[in-house]
Amino acid sequence: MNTVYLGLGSNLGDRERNLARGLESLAERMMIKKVSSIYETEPLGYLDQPWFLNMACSGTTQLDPFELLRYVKDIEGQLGRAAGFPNAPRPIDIDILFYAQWVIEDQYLVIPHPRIGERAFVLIPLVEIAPDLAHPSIGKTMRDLLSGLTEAQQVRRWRDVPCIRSAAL
Ligand code: PH2
Ligand code: MG
Ligand code: MG
Repeated sequence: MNTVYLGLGSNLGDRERNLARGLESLAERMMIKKVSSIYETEPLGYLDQPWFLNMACSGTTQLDPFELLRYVKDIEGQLGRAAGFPNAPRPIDIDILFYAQWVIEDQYLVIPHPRIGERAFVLIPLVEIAPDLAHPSIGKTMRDLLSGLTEAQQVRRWRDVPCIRSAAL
């Protein structure tokens, strides 16, 4: 069993429902351990799109990293995500942020996720569930990465969703 951290985001359709359904599907192949609050976040990268809801979760799984990637892509497809341009709006995006303390640099899968250190919408939920988690190659904790963020990004707490918590735990 390995501990993994995932980031979820949605900016199309019923965003909260999409996150809940993503988490429910993940729970079929992962033992969900921690779920952050949901945050409403301004888009980064491609700016002309709706604001996102973002959250993070942790869990344990027997899937290897590539099986987990296949599984999250299947969930994204089931929830209506179509192939589009990079950073395009989407009903659901599920990113593998960390897989234990593994470092993988493959054509199809890079772990840890390469842009964690630049993204408040990832780091704020991660700090909520794992402030002392160390980044395996940078060596800094999530708390330290967040305090080193320079670029301003709007991230506001949306709410806790008790039904997600009880469904997943
Ligand atoms: N995801 C992206 C690009 N930009 N911005 C926010 N606020 N939230 C996201 O989840 C997000 C983004 C690419 O996956
Ligand atoms: Mg992403
Ligand atoms: Mg993704």
